[in-house]
Amino acid sequence: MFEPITKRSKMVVRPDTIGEIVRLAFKYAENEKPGATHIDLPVNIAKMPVPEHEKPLKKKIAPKEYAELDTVQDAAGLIFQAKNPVILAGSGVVRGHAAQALTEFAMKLKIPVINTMMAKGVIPLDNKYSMWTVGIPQKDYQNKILEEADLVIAVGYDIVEYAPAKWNPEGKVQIIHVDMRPAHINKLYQPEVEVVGDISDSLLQIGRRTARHQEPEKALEIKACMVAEHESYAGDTSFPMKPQRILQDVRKVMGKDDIVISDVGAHKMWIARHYQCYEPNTCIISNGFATMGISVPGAIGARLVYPDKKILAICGDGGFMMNCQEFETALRAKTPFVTLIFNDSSYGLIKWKQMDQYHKNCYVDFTNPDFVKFAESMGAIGYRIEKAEDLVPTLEKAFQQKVPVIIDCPVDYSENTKLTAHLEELMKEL
Ligand SMILES: Cc1ncc(C[n+]2csc(CCOP(=O)(O)OP(=O)(O)O)c2C)c(N)n1
Repeated sequence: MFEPITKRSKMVVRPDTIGEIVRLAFKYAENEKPGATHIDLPVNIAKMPVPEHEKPLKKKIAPKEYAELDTVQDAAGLIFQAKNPVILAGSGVVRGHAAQALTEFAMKLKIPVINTMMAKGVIPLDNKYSMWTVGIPQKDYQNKILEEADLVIAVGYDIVEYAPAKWNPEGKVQIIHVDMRPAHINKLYQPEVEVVGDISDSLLQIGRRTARHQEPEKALEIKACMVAEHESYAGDTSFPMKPQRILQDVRKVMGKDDIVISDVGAHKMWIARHYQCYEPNTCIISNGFATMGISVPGAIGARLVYPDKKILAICGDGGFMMNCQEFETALRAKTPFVTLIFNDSSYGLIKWKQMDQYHKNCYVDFTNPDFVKFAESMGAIGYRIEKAEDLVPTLEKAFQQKVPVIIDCPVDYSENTKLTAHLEELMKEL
């Protein structure tokens, strides 16, 4: 049962094999691409003594592997010849600790960087070449930049993060794959060159062997429009609050290395679009399977690892209701963090999809409990936002509390379908 959903599944049938089974389970789990492994320990075996001389196997750090020189040279050549190269950075950059190398590479070669949702912060949001995040279902500014590209340098990118059909629909774009593992290819992802090895080293080596002096004018123009659009919401006082304004306010309160954990829903699409980061692992987004309910338990985990950082779970009311019982865990484990609920009494993302496709919606609305009273009943603190100006001071107050806090924030999701219409127009204009 566990084999198809784990990287390795083993049953312990003799007590003297436990050491190697456990070590191997961790080795498989931690190796690229990391994932769950499973050990089945039958009750009768668990009762048996492990022989005295059997000790746990030691963990050894795997040596770094470096890319072959000819692949580095081929990549350098393609970059030299390209007119409009674009970097598409995925979560391998985060896992491979290659954010700094990526930023230096982009700056040296003047290549714009688009990151996936799971690679937020691999280039600081205020870096000139950072083109922010791709991944919402609609075509956005980033897709326009990718459409202009004649070469995509996919760094730490995995096709499950953002399907190649979305950025290379005709399979015409040249691709360089830079990662710790060979590419998982498909019809639309067949790299010209695969530079496989330590990502930071690969980027350094490629960067040394090529040069570019041309600024990516078109991408920078598109970025200026994008920044202007984002900034136009800063002073929006409408209520219920627009998602764009909520996330601007969140960015103001969160420090550069504080952590946002996103749940799954329309709010995640807005976070992808409107909350950019300075550092990797400062905005955790559950993508791929995209499981609702991750944000509250995720925030407990983040808080346990980083007791001194501000930890903010952002979720929809639907996702919150799926795992809100974990507030008991949070209180018991003494993990204060803040949960910001985008309250629309609906499965907002599903409503958005229904509206885009059928122009009507059904079976997505529901009634919420009083989230402030819910918080209080659990021994936590609850605040309700009643006007847009209240959000920043409420967040600041919430982060000073010694127990978990829930902020109930009514959101104006009429912005969802407006965004669809706006992006359709924008794609014609740009
Ligand atoms: C566990 C789980 N169940 C169902 C889904 C499918 N799904 C994706 S988004 C969504 C609605 C999310 O609603 P809500 O949490 O209220 O957030 P909003 O979209 O309103 O921001 C659903 C049902 C999912 N991703 N994960």
